[in-house]
Amino acid sequence: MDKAIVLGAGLSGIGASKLLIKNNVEVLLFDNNPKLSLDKIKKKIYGKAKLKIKLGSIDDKELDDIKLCVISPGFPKDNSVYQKILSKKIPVISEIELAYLYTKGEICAITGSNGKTTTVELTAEMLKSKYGDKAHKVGNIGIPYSDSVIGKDESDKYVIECSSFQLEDIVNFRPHVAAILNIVPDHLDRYPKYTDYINAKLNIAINMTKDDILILNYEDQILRELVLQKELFKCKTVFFSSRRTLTEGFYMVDNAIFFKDQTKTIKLLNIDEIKLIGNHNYENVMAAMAVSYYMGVSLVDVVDVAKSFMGLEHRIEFVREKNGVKYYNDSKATNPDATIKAIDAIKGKIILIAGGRDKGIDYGDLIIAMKEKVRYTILYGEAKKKIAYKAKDLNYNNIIYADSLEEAVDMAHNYSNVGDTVLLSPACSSFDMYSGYEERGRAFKEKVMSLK
Ligand code: UMA
Repeated sequence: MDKAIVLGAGLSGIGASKLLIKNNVEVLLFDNNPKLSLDKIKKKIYGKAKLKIKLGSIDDKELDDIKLCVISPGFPKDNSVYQKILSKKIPVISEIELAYLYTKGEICAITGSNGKTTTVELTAEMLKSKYGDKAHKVGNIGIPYSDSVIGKDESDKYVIECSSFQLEDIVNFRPHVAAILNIVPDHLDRYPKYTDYINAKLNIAINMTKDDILILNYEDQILRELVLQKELFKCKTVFFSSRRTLTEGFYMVDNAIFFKDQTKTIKLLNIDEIKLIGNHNYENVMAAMAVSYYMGVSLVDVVDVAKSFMGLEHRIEFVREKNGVKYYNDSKATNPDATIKAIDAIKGKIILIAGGRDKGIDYGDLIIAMKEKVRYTILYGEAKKKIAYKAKDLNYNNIIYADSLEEAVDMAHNYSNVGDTVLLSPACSSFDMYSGYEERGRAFKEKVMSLK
C-alpha cells in the first residue's frame, strides 16, 4: 500500500495522517468543509511531501490509485466522496483500526452508552500506578489513538475510549481486555435502527479470543442476555454488578464492593470511601477495577486509586452550596438515561434544569424518574416543548419554561428550598446554543457562582 485517503480533518484525521506519513504512506486528506484553513491543517502534520489536502470537493481521478480509506468517526456515510470510495471497492477502516495496526504495546478498551470517560480516566490512573508514563488514555476521550502510538514500543499500555462510531469500521482491532458498561438508546439520529447501534458497540469484542477478557454489566439486560448466546463472544467474560452477589467478578452489596473468583472473596472497599456518587458511578468504579486488574494491576493498587479519584468536570460535579441549596453541574448528560442516573444519585428533592438539542430519544422513562424526586423541571432550548408534551402525557405538571440556561438558573434559585439540589442534567446535546457540553457546563457554573 502506498497511498491512502483520510476522511475528515479533525483530531482523528490529523492523527491518522501523521501515523500514515510516518510509515511512508502518501496521504490524501479530505474534509467536506471548504472553509477550513489549509495552513492550519498543514502546521499540525509533519512530512508535507507526502501530504495532499482537499477541501470541499474532490476530483474522481484523485481516487484512482488509492489503496486504503481511513474514516473519521464523525464523517457522515451519506457523503458523496465516501460513496464513491465504496463504489470503487477501496477498503475502509476506522481511525482506531489504523492505530491498532501500528500498536506494539498492550491495549484495553472501554465502551458503553454512558460512563465511558469516567471509567477510562479512572482506569488510566490505575494503569499509571503500575506502568507510570507507559500508560496512556486515548480515543473518544479527546486524544486520537493513532497520534499516540507514534514512537511507542512493546512496553506501552493503552486504555482506549471507544464510541460506537469508532467501532463501526474495525477489522482486526482486538483488545486484550475490554468492557461494555451499558447499552441504552443513543445516537438514534445516526443509526436507522437501535440494533445497528448495539451491533456497533459489540464490535469491541468481535475479534477477542479465549486469551482475552470481556467485562460486562450484569444489571444491563442486553449485555447479560448476550452472554447466554455463547457463540457471540469467544473470549472469557467477567461480570460486575451493583445489585447482587456474583459467583465470580466484582459486585456491590451492603454498600461495599467485593471481588470474587473461584478460590476467594475479598472485600475491596466501602462505597463511602470513594468520592464519586451514584450507582452508575459505583458501576464505573467496578468496571475500571476489573479492567485494570486483568491488565496486571494489583487489587491493592486499584483500591488505592479508586479511593483518591476525584471524578470529572461536568459529570455530577459539585459547584457550590448557597442558602442551603446544593448546585451540581452534569452537563455531560446528553441523553435521558444519563439524566435518570443523576436524579438517582442525588439524595433529597431536586430542581432539574434540562433541554437543549433533541437526539430523537423518547423521554418517557425520564419523566417517570422525575415524578419521584424532582420538585420542578425547568426546560430551555430546542427540545423544551417535546419534553414538556411528554411530561403532560404522563401527568407530570411541574414544568417551567426558560429562554436561556442563565434564566433557568435564576428560576431554580427562586424555586428551591433549603435542602434541595439544583441539578443541570440536560438529557439533550448542547449544540442548539453551545459548542459542546463543556461550554454549556462552564456557562452554568459561571452563572451559579454569580448568584447573589
Ligand atoms: N466533517 C466533514 N463532513 C461532515 C462532517 C464532518 O468533512 O459532514 C469533518 C469536519 O469538517 C471536521 C472533521 O470531519 O474537520 C471532524 O471529524 P470528526 O467529527 O470525526 O471529529 P474528530 O475531531 O476527529 O473527533 C473524533 C471524535 N468525534 C466524533 O466522534 C464526532 C471525538 O469524540 C474524539 O475525541 C476524537 O475523534 C479523538 O478520538 C467527541 C464526540 O463527540 C468527543 N464523540 C461522540 C460522543 O462521545 O458522543 C461519539
